[in-house]
Amino acid sequence: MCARAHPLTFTIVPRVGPFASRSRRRRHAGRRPHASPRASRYVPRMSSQFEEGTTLDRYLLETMHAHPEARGQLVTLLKQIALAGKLVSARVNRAGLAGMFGATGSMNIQGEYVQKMDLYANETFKRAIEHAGVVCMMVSEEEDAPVAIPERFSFGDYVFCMDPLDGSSNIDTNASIGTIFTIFRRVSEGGPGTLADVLRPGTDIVAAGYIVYGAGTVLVLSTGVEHGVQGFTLDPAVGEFFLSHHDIRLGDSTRSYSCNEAYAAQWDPRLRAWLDALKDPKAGWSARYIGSLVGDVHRNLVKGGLFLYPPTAKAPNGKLRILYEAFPLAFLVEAAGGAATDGRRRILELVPEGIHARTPLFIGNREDVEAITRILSA
Ligand code: FBP
Repeated sequence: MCARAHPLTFTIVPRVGPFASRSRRRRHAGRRPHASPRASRYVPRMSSQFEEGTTLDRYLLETMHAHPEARGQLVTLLKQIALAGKLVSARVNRAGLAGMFGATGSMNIQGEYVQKMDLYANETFKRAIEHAGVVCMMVSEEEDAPVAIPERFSFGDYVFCMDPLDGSSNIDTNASIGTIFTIFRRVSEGGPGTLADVLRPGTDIVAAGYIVYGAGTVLVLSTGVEHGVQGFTLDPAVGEFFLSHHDIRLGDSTRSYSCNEAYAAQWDPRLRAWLDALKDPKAGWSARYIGSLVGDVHRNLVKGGLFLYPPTAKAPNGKLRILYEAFPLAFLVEAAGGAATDGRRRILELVPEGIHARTPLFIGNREDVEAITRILSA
């Protein structure tokens, strides 16, 4: 269940992966490995590069080398994400000193007051990515409409969707917060991206991850079930991410749940009954809730756990956004052997109706998510 220390060697090389060219993908269309979570896996293993471990850059290059037709755009995009993550991490660490606590006074399309750190993170990721020639469009929780790439920059093959700073309500309390991201390969033919490049099923995702700014800064990433889920810890003294959580795997079930139980009175009574049964001392469950999705899901990925955010009177379609919260975390959790549903359907099979569409979310160890889904689908 937890991340293993890692002497690394090469194993299976898949034929089709996220780095593969458009023609190779067309030839293999419909047989994408992450369609079935138990597909063949290719987790690059190499001897530890430095005493500190293997750098993110080395890991990405090794993974890319398994795809001779790759053009390097995805690696460049992931490196730019890591760069922006380092900048935001540094600013979060000294937010209290840099006057970065509190709100800007404006409200975003979600109806939330924009925090100063939300704005900083949003601008930092956009600036780090827009010039690199690897994306044709971006989507951000903080932006009403898709973010166009300025004409002076060239358009790339990918689309980047982000929650620049998740857990905004925790910024001033020094609790874990984070950036969550989804990467699609474009389907539109060239030039600026279109809504067709993002309003599509999560099974089209080529890479996803998050950066949690907590006691340490950890970037957790997957480029598909065949590559597993890897965690990289930032060494602020060196300014490098090093592989610290190799091939994160979830066990089939857990004994820990995370939810805002203050809303339980608004939930489906069958769900309330299910949760009440967990409180039987003989059941041996405990509860953990940080109130920032990235912090709660990171803990659950590392230690096992079930996170749930059911529909409420205030949020009948759920609170969490599909494109840059539910999709990326479902992609990671499935690649780690877990599951994610909206109570009835697999999250990755949803097709968002809009860039800020929301969904209920039940995510974590597979057997527990399946148990809730069976109850709510009955
Ligand atoms: P943002 O902070 O990005 O808007 O995310 C929403 C969020 O803060 C999640 O991180 C968290 O899981 C949830 O809302 C907490 O909601 P609540 O306060 O209703 O428990």
